[in-house]
Amino acid sequence: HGTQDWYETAIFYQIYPRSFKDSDGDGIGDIQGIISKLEHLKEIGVGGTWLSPIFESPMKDFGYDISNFYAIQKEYGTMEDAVLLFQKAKELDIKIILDFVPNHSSDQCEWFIKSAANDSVYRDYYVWHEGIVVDGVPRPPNNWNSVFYGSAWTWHDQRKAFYLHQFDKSQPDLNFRHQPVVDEMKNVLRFWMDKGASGFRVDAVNHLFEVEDFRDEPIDNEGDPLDYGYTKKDYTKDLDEVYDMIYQWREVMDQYQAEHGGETRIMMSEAYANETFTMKYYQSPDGSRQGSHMPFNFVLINELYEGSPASDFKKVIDARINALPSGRKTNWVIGNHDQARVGSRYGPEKIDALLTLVMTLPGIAVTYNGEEIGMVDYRYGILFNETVDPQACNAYPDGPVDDGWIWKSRDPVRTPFQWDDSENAGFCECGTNRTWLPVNSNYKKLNLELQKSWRKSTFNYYKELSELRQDDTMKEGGYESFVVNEVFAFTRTVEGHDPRLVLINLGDTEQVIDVTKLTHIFSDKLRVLVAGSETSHEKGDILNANDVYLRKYN
Ligand code: TEU
Repeated sequence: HGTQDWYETAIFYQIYPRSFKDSDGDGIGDIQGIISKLEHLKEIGVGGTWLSPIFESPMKDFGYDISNFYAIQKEYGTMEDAVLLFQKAKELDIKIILDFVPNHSSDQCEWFIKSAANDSVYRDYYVWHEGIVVDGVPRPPNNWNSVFYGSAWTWHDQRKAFYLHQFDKSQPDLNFRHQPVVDEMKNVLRFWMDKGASGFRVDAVNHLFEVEDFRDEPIDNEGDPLDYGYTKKDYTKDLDEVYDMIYQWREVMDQYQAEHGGETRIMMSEAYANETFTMKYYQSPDGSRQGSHMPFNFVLINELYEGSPASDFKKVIDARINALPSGRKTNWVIGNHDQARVGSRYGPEKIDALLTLVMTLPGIAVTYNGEEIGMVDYRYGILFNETVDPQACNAYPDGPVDDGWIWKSRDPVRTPFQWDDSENAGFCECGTNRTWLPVNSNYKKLNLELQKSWRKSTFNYYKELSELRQDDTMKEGGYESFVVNEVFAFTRTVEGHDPRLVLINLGDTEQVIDVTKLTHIFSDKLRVLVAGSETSHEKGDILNANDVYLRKYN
């Protein structure tokens, strides 16, 4: 062993900085707060941490609208704080990955302000169009819709033109067909590697390019008007130029690596894309150019659901593993700041089953902060008129027509981390300040401190899984899967080490499985890990038994 690079077997932990830990009592998490909690990350075996954006921003999309790519948001701290975080994390052998948001800037970014003013340097930094004049009134040039609802075009009075925005109108799209923009964003990468970043999560990267002739999107009669409207995204998403840009960024990073040495700096690219498109991020078709180290694999979020039969788990997971370019790794992820938490999607009793998948399937594990204690969405604790997420506000500009808005808002997924049962769940000592989003009212019963004291807690189970990952079988072992009734089962095996079998009951009834009949690799060395909603064994028990009973427990 030892042939794998650090990231290929790591646990990556996503921190949503606004909600992780507030050190100064303003109700907003910050960098010093993260520093004060690095020991928590160490305790659960985290190898790399990716931070949602910490850069200067008017916070219309909570940091995904950057006004200065080279500066730290003041309410999060200073550049010195950021550098200190890199150093402190390094001492604990935890790498810090920053969020790189190339598709757009804030409309308050100096580049955009100058572009709107037709400044000679910045005029082409964004995608502008005079529109089509109908009855003397300029209309958007085509039917393109924004991911955050409504037209993707907004009129700018000063420039007398429309600008393109794939997301909120406060997030104008940068023009990647303009070389100075390409150069500028490469500078951003070098700048943060110089500061000590170990890599980047690349945001919304499949939206980077749109067709040059601005042709209309095809109509999608089945489309949800509250998603992309009634149009597809054939001409505004997943274009070939996207992958070329990824390969260019990889070159920048590899060159930096060659000049500065040190451990591999990695790129994790975020694209909600199908399997074929996702694979293109790894490398060029002829393998001559390298791309993303970890094109996000979202199948546990997008293709499997509460109620998916065990056979679907096998089909979807096997397909993704088999699709990988040879020698490359994929990640398993069940949550992030955009998606309902796993306990809210699959039901709280399935949290341990999904955590088990993330931590024992071959490859990289990704954990969204709070998942390790089984935090759930604060869905009904936030009212529509309190919702701050632009995705929900834009979807219902005139107020909600039904309960649907609850699922459009990402606020319930982003509530403060529940550290203990003190005021504000230990997230902050806010005094008269309020936390930026309310703390989930369940925090007295669901918090890290309490779970540490309770052997069967999600947290202690997570720690066991994390330790289990350390063994060579889990790090390097091959994978073979089976389905028995509602049990999804797989082996992890490698020469010279004890084989493992993971059994996950996805059904609601007792299952009795004769392990000897399940796998030809059965031997008295076989160790069995049992998880799932219904098990007679305490979750996470590692057994050396012939028969494994999975049944209801109370
Ligand atoms: O999200 C990309 C993206 O496609 C999202 O629209 C996602 O599908 C949606 O939020 C699901 O509800 C990234 C960031 O993760 C997100 O927080 C940002 O709002 C978005 O880019 C714009 O930067």
